[in-house]
Amino acid sequence: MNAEASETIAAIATAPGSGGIGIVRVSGPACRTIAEGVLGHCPAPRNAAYLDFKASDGSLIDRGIAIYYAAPHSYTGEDVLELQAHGGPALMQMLLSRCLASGARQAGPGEFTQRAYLNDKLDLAQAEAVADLINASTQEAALSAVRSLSGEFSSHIQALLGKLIELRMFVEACLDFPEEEIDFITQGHVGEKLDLIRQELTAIFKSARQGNLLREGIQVVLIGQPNVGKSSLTNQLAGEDVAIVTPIAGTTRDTVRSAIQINGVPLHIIDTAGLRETADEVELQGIARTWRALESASVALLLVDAAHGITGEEKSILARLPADLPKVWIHNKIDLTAEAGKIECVGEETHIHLSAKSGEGISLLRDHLLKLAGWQAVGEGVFMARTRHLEALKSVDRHLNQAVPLLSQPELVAEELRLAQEALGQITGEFTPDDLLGEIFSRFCIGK
Ligand SMILES: Nc1nc2c(ncn2[C@@H]2O[C@H](COP(=O)(O)OP(=O)(O)OP(=O)(O)O)[C@@H](O)[C@H]2O)c(=O)[nH]1
Ligand SMILES: [Mg+2]
Repeated sequence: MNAEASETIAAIATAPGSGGIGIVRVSGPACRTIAEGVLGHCPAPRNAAYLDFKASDGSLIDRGIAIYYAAPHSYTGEDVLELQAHGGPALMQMLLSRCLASGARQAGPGEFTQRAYLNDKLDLAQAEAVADLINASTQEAALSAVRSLSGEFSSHIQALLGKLIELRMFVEACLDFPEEEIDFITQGHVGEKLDLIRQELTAIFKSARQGNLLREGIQVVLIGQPNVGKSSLTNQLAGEDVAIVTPIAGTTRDTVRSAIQINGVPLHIIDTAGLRETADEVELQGIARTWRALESASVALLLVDAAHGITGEEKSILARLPADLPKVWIHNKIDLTAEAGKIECVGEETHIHLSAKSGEGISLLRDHLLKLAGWQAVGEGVFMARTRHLEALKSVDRHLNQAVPLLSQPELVAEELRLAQEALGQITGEFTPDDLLGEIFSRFCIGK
């Protein structure tokens, strides 16, 4: 047992604020002693015991349910004590303080899950899924996080890792027989096996990419001249009046953010101040914020009034946008021009004609945003994945790709396979540097 694990940690596991029930969770070797102090005795493992929770002077803090889990049959793999009391913030604090005074120390963010990981209760991808499940903003995101937590993503990675190791062992064995190396490689169908592994990798990447989209969502920034209807379109997409709409040009002065979802994909919609020449100090600052919002955008919607179409003003706005930022032209107010809602692709450009007021054509925009995000219909197999997982999968693919033209040099193939294995192992935590672990768990909430 290392020094940290010999310490007993405690934290309020339920969300801050008032609730019907609040839980203080304790993990580590002092659980039994703490239970004896607070409850009078340690309850039988995995039994809900209705008991008095007592202060050090014997006075009553609350009466509630205590559950004791004996190591290794607990979330963390250590002795764990859960005290379920009434969920008031003052009461929770008293109960926590009682545990801290009896030999526990305050747990850091994610420390319970980190211990579960260190005790092999979860691998790293599963541990990350715990935080992603808690933070999921849509049902689809939550479902895919549960899938990763239950080990679906990890088992795909493990299966691939197994095949990679098998191939690597074969190639390395060939190195012992230098005369026959090439023959071995051909007879062992190394090229074909490499191909099969790459196909499997592509399928995993697709699923993981969808899961990552559910986690991260996309940022959609609405820009255009004043009065073209950016705030009206924001409200239409959000389904509520999040931004002020008036016929006065220059109404929006600040960026207005709202979170929506389409088919479970979170979309962060950012309404901005209309772009125009102005001497108004407040408006100038708003316009500067518009340009800043564009720096982190995934998509820019360029709004124009359908009555006059794209003018020189819009062309100069377009010229200032980052070249690689996906853009969609929105011709708004078609209720005034009596056009029908439509989507048109002209060369590289997409034009959507709609009315933010009547809602006509909005579904075309929604569908197109999903397409731009890279969303495909949700299959059963989508699992939650983080950007670091996608990067690791890309790195595996790069090394396998590099191995393909090297089949006549087995030692180089072996090296690429070794690097691919290392990159893949980072996902589940087999080859993960300590500082990365610290970074991952520090982003958890306290008590998990
Ligand atoms: N008929 C019609 N009017 C619209 C439509 N969209 C917006 N408007 C009107 O156009 C005016 C300006 O709308 P806003 O949504 O405030 O425009 P904006 O682009 O946010 O303007 P700024 O915040 O000043 O940059 C308001 O009077 C809206 O009611 C539309 O689709 N049809
Ligand atoms: Mg506005």
